[in-house]
Amino acid sequence: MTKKTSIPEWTPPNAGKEFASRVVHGKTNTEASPQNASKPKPNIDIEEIKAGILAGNRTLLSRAITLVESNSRRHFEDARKLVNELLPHAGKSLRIGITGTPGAGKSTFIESLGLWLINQGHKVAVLAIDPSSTISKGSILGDKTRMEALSRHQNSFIRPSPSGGILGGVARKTRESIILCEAAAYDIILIETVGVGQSEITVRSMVDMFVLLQIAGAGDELQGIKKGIMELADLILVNKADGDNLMRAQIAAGELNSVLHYLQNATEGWQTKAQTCSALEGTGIQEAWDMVLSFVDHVKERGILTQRRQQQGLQWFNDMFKEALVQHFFANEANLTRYNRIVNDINQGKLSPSLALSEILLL
Ligand SMILES: Nc1nc2c(ncn2[C@@H]2O[C@H](COP(=O)(O)OP(=O)(O)OP(=O)(O)O)[C@@H](O)[C@H]2O)c(=O)[nH]1
Ligand SMILES: [Mg+2]
Repeated sequence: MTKKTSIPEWTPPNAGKEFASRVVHGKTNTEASPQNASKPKPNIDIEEIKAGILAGNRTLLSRAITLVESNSRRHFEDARKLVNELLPHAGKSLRIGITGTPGAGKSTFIESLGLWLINQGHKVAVLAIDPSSTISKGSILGDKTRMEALSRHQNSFIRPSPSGGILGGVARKTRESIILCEAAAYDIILIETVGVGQSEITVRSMVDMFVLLQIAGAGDELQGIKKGIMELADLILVNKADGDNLMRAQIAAGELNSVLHYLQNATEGWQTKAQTCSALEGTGIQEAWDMVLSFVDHVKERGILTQRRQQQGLQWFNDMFKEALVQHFFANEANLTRYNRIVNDINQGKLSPSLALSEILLL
């Protein structure tokens, strides 16, 4: 692609820069004027964003999440301040994590449930944690199209997974995004995570309830047990219970229920159950929600919800604390050099890992 010259063709020969222009599509001339372009970006107005979020402005909510997701150091302080100021307005939603193997129908289910909840008068925010999204951008694109009807609704807010960075970083951003959505009066927060490895445990640590979506006949009915995912779930939904698959889904749900009795409960005193649904046809959605409400009653009455949120708050702090310590350590050039030398010594068998620890911490 050739770079376009900024001097128009009709410029008289030997003319200077006085005829130069910047062409920016979709912008007016004043916005695109060189004077404006050279100005530094205005500082982020935290007060304006805060007021906008509290008024339920989705554009400003979106901008705030972008700020929280930014990996740039100079945004950290602003993001921290904003989240802190909005914290007293947060915490009033129900936070639900939804997991399941790729293609189980999580996004379709969220769309179906989300629209149903909006019809009941709720405001629904959907966030995603997808550790694989940095490798394949597929899920993000897919989610956008699959939740089309929900995303068009004014009482919904959908945010795909923050891309880039390690899962720990993504988790911090999602926790902060939850706070922002709650401050904007979203009373149901649905967090989709793809069923691979560590991400379920991470999502479990930031939600009130955890739902596992499964499908029958894919040979993965009981795979969850192996991976320990079933023991994290408060509700299991066998999705795609429609057409030829209806019977198989019902049988799978029955089998799961008999197995669940032998597993440890994810939530104290709550027997996790399996039931069927069809996200595509919208069947079993109300029944799934009834189960969510019974769960909420259970955890509220016994003080489990308060306790869980306190523990999660502490874990959030501890995660950030560890992250900050490591960052602080490596921000110092001498520490980085010492670390590299010690790693090298360990590799060459000159230093044992435990001795290395004393050395790196200068004990
Ligand atoms: N028959 C049937 N198909 C469904 C149902 N729910 C989802 N699907 C289909 O299953 C496919 C995957 O659905 P998604 O909702 O994208 O699944 P997902 O779990 O979000 O997938 P990833 O985000 O890629 O992990 C799509 O083609 C859906 O149309 C259902 O209840 N019945
Ligand atoms: Mg999806």
